Order: sequence, then structure tokens, then C-alpha cells
Amino acid sequence: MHLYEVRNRTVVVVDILRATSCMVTAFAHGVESITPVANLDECRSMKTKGFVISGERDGKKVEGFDKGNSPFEYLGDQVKGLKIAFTTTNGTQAIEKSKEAKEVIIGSFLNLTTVAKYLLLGENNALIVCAGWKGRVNLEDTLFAGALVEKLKEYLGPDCDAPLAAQHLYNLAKNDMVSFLNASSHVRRLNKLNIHDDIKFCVTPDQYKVLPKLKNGVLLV
Ligand code: 3SL
Repeated sequence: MHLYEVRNRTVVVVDILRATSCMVTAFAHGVESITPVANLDECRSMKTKGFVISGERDGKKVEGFDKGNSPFEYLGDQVKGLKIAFTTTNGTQAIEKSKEAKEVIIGSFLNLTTVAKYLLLGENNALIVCAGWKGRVNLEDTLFAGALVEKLKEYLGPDCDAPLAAQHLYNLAKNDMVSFLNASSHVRRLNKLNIHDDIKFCVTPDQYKVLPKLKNGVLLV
């Protein structure tokens, strides 16, 4: 991110497995707000302020937290009206690092077309911030970036070849993203937790039309 000036851009933060997929799912099921928090202690302390505390470390729900980082924990009536404080290894850190942007929105395959339409109708240049894993590249976030590039290709003027590379990867993968991601580093990590259904769910395009946006440090729709 240090290579980009974000002050005049709309930043799309993406952590397909699984933080931004959880956030989109939660808003689609009526969550009132999600406050991204960078560290565990700060998140824990928000319990006394009426927040449901959620998140993971090493992919697992944190001891004493109300919810973990599976989209299936954010479905149905169970989340309606909740104010959630959320901390994850990479996704919430990527939001934190994007805070100087003109706008920050949350992207996932689940709201792919909604994100694409928003960027298309908006006036700002876009930057897709792939959360990756601890500062390194991952395949699933790159595939999402590629899917977005594919949708917006007629309007792009990229200043390097990363969008093009992501687009090519997405076109290779799009017919069976689950298989394509099988050998990826984070899928291998998550497979140890036996959460294959999460992976399938998170790469299913256009389940929801919500577009979470950051306002004064809080995600709202
Ligand atoms: O890193 C993150 O933000 C998480 O989404 C990682 S995990 O999928 O819960 O392991």
C-alpha cells in the first residue's frame, strides 16, 4: 500500500477467506454495524460497551469471544440488529491501513456485482486492497481482484500489470474456483480446520447486494 496515494481513491478491501465475506454476510442478515479493531485486547474491551465481540487468530475463534470468522455464524436472524466489534489476522488490518482513503468499501465474491456497479458509477479512481496473509500475496484475494477487473475492463487505465495478471488468473479459475484454490496456502491452512463449506460459500458470486462502507471507523450499510 505504501506505493499508492489513497486520499483521492475508493479503496475496496478484500479478504475472501474469510473476513470480508463474513462482513458482507452479516450486513445482508441485518447487522447494525461492524467496528473493525486491529488487536485482541481492544476488541475484548468492547464487550462491556455492548458490542458482540468477533474474530479469529490462526483461523480459530478467540477464547472468550462470541463469534469466530465463519460466514455461517453471521446468517439468519441471529445477527439482526447487532453491533459487532471484529478483529482478524489480515482483513481488519487491511481496513485499518486503508483508513486515509477517500472511501473504504468492503468487497467479496458475495457482493461482487454490487461493488463493480458502485465503482463504475463513482467518480473516484479505485484501489483494490487484497489483505493477503501477513503482508504476502494470496490467490483468493487476487481472484476477486481479477473478477472485478474483468467486470470493469472497458473502463480501466491501470498503471501497472497487477490488474491484468489478476484478470488472467481469474479467467483461468472462474469455472471452478474451489478446485483452483485447492493448493493455495490459505485453503491448506483452513483445510486443517475442516471448513470446506466456508470456502465454497466464500467463492460464490453475487449472493447479496449489500455494500458495507467505512464511516468514522465503523462499517455501515
Ligand atoms: O486473516 C483474516 O482476516 C481471516 O479472514 C483469516 S481466516 O480465514 O479466519 O483464517
